[in-house]
Amino acid sequence: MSLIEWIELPNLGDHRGALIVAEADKIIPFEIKRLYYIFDAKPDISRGFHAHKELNQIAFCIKGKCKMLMDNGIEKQEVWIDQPNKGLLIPPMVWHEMHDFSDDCIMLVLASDHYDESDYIREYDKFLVERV
Ligand code: T46
Repeated sequence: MSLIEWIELPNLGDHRGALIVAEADKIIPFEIKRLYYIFDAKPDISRGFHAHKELNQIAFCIKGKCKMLMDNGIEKQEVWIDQPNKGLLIPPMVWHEMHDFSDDCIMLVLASDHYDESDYIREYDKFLVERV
C-alpha cells in the first residue's frame, strides 16, 4: 500500500462559500472517536516524531499548510498538507513528523480512538524494532 493516501472530502459550497463534509464510516474509513486541532504552531518548531500502534488518523490543514514526513521504516516521503478538503491518512505504524507550519495554519485531525499515550511510540529506534 502507498505511504501517501489522501482522503478527499466533497465540497458542497456554492456562491455563499465553501462547505466541506466528513461522515464517519463513509468517506472517512473509520468511526471518528476524537478530533483535535493545532494552531499557532511555530514555523520553526516541528511536531509529531512518533508512530501509533493502532490509531488511524486523517490530518487536514483547514487553513494554511504544513509539511508532513511519513516514514514506514523502509521508505520516507514528505508532502505538503495544504488544501482544506484533502486529508492525509496516517495509518498505524507510520512514523510522522510535521514541519514548516505556516503562520496561519490550522490542522484538524480526525482520530479513530480516544487519546491513549500507551498507543504512541515516541522513540525512533523502538519504532524500527516494533514495526516488523
Ligand atoms: C499525532 C499528530 C498528528 C492529549 O492529552 N490528548 C490528545 O488527544 C492529544 C492529541 C494530545 N494530548 C496531549 C499529549 C501531550 O502531552 O497533549 C500533549 C501534546 O501532544 P503531542 O506532543 O503528541 O502533539 P503532536 O503535535 O506532536 O502530535 C499530535 C498528536 O498527539 C498525535 O497523535 O499523530 O499530532
